[in-house]
Amino acid sequence: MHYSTAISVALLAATASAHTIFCQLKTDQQTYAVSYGIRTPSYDGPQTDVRAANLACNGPPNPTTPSSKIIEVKAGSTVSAIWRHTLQSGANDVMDPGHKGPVMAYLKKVTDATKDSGVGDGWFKIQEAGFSNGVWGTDTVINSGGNQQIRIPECIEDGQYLLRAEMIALHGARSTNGAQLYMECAQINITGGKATKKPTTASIPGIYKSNDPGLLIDIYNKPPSGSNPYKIPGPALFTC
Ligand SMILES: *[C@@H]1O[C@H](CO)[C@@H](O)[C@H](O)[C@H]1NC(C)=O
Ligand SMILES: [Cu+2]
Repeated sequence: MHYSTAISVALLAATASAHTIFCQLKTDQQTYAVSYGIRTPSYDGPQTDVRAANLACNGPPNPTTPSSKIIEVKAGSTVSAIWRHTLQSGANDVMDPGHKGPVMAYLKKVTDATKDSGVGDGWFKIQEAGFSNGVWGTDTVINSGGNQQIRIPECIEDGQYLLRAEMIALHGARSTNGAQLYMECAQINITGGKATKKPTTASIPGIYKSNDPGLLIDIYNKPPSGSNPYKIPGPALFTC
């Protein structure tokens, strides 16, 4: 396909304006301010290299701002990771609806949530939504005003954790590294956990490969279907 330079630039601009940020956390106690306890970036662009260290908690080319805050979260409660197009956007501006793909959340136990980079082992997946009945995980988040509902397992240990919320947009995923991965890490302190089960953990980067069937996929010409279901990337979901 051949596009004039002007049209390519226009398409690029339209795409760039359509990204998203996990910028705010809502617990069963309260809704925190934008960027409170979350390392939010100054630019809303994606990560596209699944081998990059910045796949853990975002980072250059989207520089993130550290936070000294830690948010109290109860084991067994449900929190909302709130997504917005920019740090200033409202609930009607979550992400361009043309961005379709899976939504996931991961936890990593850390010694100091304000300092741990998140890079490396320790991660386990606690929530995922792929494609079912014609609805993508991203559709559900957009249609709920940017709320990604995440239940914190009741069986894990208390302590400080990084909560990594992620949305993946597959509109360009027919070519390698064309999937757009959006993620930020919230700094939380979990209390009330029963500590009855130890999750199997994985490394970020390391959880994804660029040719995973859920990341290298042509969702327009070969959309997932009943006989060819969408395969959510990453490790198996941890459950109590
Ligand atoms: C985490 O919660 C426990 C239990 O309430 C508390 O003792 C501890 O100081 C908290 N840690 C941080 C870093 O907030
Ligand atoms: Cu985008």
